[in-house]
Amino acid sequence: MSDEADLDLRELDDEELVKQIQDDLYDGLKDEVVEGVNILLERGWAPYDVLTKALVGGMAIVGVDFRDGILFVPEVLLAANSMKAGMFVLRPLLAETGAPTVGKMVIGTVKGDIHDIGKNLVSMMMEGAGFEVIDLGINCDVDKYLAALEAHKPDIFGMSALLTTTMPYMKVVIDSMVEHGIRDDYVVLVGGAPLNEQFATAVGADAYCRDASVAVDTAKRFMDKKHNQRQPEMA
Ligand code: B1M
Repeated sequence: MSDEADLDLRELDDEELVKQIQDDLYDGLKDEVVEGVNILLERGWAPYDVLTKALVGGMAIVGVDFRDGILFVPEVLLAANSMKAGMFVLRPLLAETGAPTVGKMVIGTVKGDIHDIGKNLVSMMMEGAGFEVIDLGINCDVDKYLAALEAHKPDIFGMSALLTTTMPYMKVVIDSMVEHGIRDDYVVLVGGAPLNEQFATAVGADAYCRDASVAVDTAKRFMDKKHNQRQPEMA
């Protein structure tokens, strides 16, 4: 039996608990992550702070050790599943803000890419801000995106990519929208760790979103612009 097995998370102060949740996420200990998340919520932490400080912070550490060859795919998968379990607890809390519906978004991770944690987080935050979100999941090809745009007619179209090898596919999708004459019908937002503003401009997107809260702010800004354009002109 390790000392960790006897650890009572409730005895830790907030700072120690956040650190412990990050360690548990790193070790893929799903139940412990969920317990830690619940304790922080019971202590009055805002769901957004639990998400960004404990879970996203923990995943950032995993990312560094994955890059450096200390962690491998199976371990990272366990960490990702623990992160998802924590997000599952937070999802309803982030989504139920009572905000009126302000717009509709279609979002998906591009073809060849199975990373979905960041996209899921963007979806959760957008729902929390009052957007109806249609999440197409991972590995989305042009046809899937275009069919969803046609079916749902969203205001905002979001694409996520986490790999340098998959991010160019965003241009394939946007070029296809241009060919079909529908590019200007949607606000196209792109995001994912390897992207930046220059890339977003180069592929023809409307904006690059560094993180989920930037995605929400950017989407709201575009919605405001759209509504202002609809106002009848004052004499
Ligand atoms: Co992968 N992986 N992975 N991986 N993985 C990265 C991305 C990598 C940077 C790790 C590294 O080397 N340091 C590296 C990419 C290197 C590169 O391309 N230059 C990498 C690699 C190489 C791979 C494989 C190729 C490994 C292999 O098989 N040898 C493989 C590829 C599989 C594939 O997709 N075809 C692979 C697999 C996996 C797992 C399956 C094990 C797992 C994914 C599980 C899952 O998602 N369900 C995984 C994970 C977890 C990671 C890291 C560690 C963490 C990603 C994550 O969830 N971050 C990642 C390292 C890293 O990013 N530092 C890594 C947390 C999340 C909250 O942040 O996703 O950035 P993020 O999302 C943010 C913003 O980017 C933004 O908002 C989000 C929230 O704030 N955002 C958007 C994201 N999408 C948006 C869309 C928007 C707006 C904002 O639309 C409007």
